[in-house]
Amino acid sequence: MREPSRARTPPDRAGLKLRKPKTKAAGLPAVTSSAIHGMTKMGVRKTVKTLTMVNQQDGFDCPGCAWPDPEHRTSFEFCENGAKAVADEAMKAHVTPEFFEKHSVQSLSEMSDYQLNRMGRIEQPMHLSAGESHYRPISWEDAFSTIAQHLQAAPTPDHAVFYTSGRTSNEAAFLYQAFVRAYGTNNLPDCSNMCHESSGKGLGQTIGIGKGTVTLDDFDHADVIMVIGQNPGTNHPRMLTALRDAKKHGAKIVHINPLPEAGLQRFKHPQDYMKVNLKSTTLADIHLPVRIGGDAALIKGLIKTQLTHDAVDTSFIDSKTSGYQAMVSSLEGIDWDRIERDSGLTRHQIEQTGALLANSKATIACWAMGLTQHRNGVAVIQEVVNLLLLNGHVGRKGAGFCPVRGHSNVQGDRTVGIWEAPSSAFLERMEEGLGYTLPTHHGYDVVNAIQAMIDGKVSVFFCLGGNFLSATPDTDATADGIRNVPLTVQVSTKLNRSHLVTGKEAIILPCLGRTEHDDQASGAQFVTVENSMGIVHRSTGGLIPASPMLRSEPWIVAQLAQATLGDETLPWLHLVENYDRIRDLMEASLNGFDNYNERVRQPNGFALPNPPRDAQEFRTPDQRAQFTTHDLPEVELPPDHFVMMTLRSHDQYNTTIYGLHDRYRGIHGHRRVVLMNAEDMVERGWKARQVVNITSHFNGEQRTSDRWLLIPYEIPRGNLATYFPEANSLVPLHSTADVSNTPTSKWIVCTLSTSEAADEEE
Ligand SMILES: Nc1nc2c(c(=O)[nH]1)N[C@H]1C(S)=C(S)[C@@H](COP(=O)(O)OP(=O)(O)OC[C@H]3O[C@@H](n4cnc5c(=O)[nH]c(N)nc54)[C@H](O)[C@@H]3O)O[C@H]1N2
Ligand SMILES: Nc1nc2c(c(=O)[nH]1)N[C@H]1C(S)=C(S)[C@@H](COP(=O)(O)OP(=O)(O)OC[C@H]3O[C@@H](n4cnc5c(=O)[nH]c(N)nc54)[C@H](O)[C@@H]3O)O[C@H]1N2
Ligand SMILES: [Mo]
Repeated sequence: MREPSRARTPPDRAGLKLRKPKTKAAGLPAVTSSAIHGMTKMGVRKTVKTLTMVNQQDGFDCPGCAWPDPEHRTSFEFCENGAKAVADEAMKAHVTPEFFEKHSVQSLSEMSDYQLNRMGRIEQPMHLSAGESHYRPISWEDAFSTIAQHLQAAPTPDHAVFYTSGRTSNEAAFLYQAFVRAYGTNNLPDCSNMCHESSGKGLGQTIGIGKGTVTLDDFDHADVIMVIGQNPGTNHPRMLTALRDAKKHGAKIVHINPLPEAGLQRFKHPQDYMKVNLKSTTLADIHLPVRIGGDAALIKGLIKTQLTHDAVDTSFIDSKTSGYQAMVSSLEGIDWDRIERDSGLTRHQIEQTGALLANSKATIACWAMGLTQHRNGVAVIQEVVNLLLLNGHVGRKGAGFCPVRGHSNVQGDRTVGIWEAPSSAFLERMEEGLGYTLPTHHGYDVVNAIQAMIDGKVSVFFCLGGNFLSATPDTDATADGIRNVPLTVQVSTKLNRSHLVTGKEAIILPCLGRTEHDDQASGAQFVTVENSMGIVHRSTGGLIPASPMLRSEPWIVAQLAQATLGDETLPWLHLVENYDRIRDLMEASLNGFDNYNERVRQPNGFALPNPPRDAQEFRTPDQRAQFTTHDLPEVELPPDHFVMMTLRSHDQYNTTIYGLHDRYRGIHGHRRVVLMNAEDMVERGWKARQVVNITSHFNGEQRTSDRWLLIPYEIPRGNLATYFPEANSLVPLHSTADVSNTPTSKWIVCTLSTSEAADEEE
């Protein structure tokens, strides 16, 4: 019998097809791919209706990513992958109570993640009683009273854990944290703990705000744009348009990534294609194929080059920063040999980029998971801060920091209170608005929540969205933890593995998605979200809900709060009748939300205050931006050990697998693959499609995953890449970043072995 917790893909080696990796992103294949996805899942009429509502002022915010919308929008303001995300939510197929009657939990766990997702939208609340093999329907009322009873019976409020994934709207998230804190805990882990937590911590400590400091307009005024540890062609395709336009305005683009990644080589805008403009744009002027984890060394090298060029803004440094001398002195002990060895780049390559930066009057640094999911995730982001502060590239037109967020409202969720470690200033302000006392002791983040479950300290685990089991590290350990919990609850749109590996008792609460109409007692509602650049705006669903039994996330939270606490703290049911009432309460409880209901109704929403961007003000203890010093991380490995990163393919949204094609990388029909440097393969006598077992090593512990197929790929020697979430069982639970505690999903030390047996079985 198969282990139900593991993400599955068909093991068939014959399915794997390798093609030459693409250098160019988007263009016709992207347009047809979105159309095919839409039509097959939604039908033609719904496809056209839906796609023309994406990212429009009166439409809904694309659930695909957090990249902002331009002020002047075209009627197709979406990308291939946004279209897939929308089609996936609006698909016709349904998971009905009859479906659950037919399939036991055990038989569902035999399906791959790809198959589970294809089953469609969940229609009704479902309940898995202790010891039962099948989910059965449950009424909304009974579901809430069951959950409330468990919450009331928990030994302390800290025995309950409330997870959030980043699609949740501001209104739902705000109400949820108000409930969780009224209940008495700060146990509010979220997907951000596995994502940009390192950016939040890194920037918060140095520039006084844990967010980026650029707007879309800055891209048109930049001289140099660095894209570090990010694959926008797949994960933020609309960013390529901004990069293309920046190039038209003269910007140079530096791409820092172990892989070449298609979009940055050549890019053709799908809409340009429609206008039959066949020219494509080469985006990256320089590609630095850094070794995995070698960015800290590279950036220290770049800082050295800036000092050599005297590209230093002394008046900015003197008036606005601290720690400059200490940072500069710390570089003296780091020689070029070490920099070249650790980064895997030559001094010449680094100096070439250094010259570009030294001449830049405005530099933007963008980054994503290639920096954050490392042991030194916080430190390496602070090295990026050092690099840009040298020449005052913050709070100036065309310059600044741009952590590119993933989930479409992950930034907003944190702004409105999804935060396991809230500051006292934040809580005091929140108390003013809510009018009751909030718990001050910090709660569990994702990794600590898993450990608490393993230790038997969790009685109720409630998830507002997401797929906790598959998204988290150490799948088997996480599964063991979850099975210890008396009650687990998932608020979801689609089936995923978190519905199959559950607590002793489990409930699924099916909710409306972004695309759908949300009617409450006072009439049609909209919700609000915050994009990666701090712009808060409306999102209004337009489609008829997939089932009349679905409820909105704010409604679910309000009912849960009412059932658990009654209305002594807040009039939950009154608030949810009209989301303007929730927004009024947000205005009273959060900084920067003045006249919220009015301002969010402006066509393009409004920008939250951002002191570094707005006024070069840094709200750190000494009111200055901080240069920081960090030792280089140890990146040398024992012989025959590799470092592995786990990536997204072009055909998935996190743990949702749309298909088996990673088109830009030329990998088709198979996801259980290991990308490896061809010379490393030849050295060992291994050929393409060789079956290998992967063992990860951490603090003397070993984790093994069997039967992966090797693929030769343009990746630095000693480095490997596999897909998330298939490889998550290899990510050690406690291998996390310093300070942010983010799992090191891009730094997994591994060995590979081949076995005749595995070969024959294939
Ligand atoms: N279509 C689609 N869009 C998405 C998502 C999705 O799954 N599908 N997910 C969303 C979410 S939640 C997020 S957080 C973002 C993720 O967006 P990305 O961060 O772009 O996603 P990853 O696939 O994790 O890719 C990380 C990139 O970092 C590089 N990298 C890995 N290690 C290193 C390193 O040590 N140094 C450097 N310089 N580079 C490195 C990899 O080669 C890869 O190109 O995308 C969001 N958008
Ligand atoms: N190894 C490895 N692990 C990683 C990463 C990595 O790069 N490598 N990346 C990490 C990152 S960056 C992130 S953000 C996390 C993602 O972690 P999560 O956010 O927990 O995971 P998702 O796969 O985005 O969640 C998908 C599920 O959300 C539900 N859903 C979709 N839309 C809605 C909605 O509107 N409402 C509700 N209630 N539910 C909805 C559906 O049921 C779907 O199955 O994974 C992390 N894990
Ligand atoms: Mo993310």
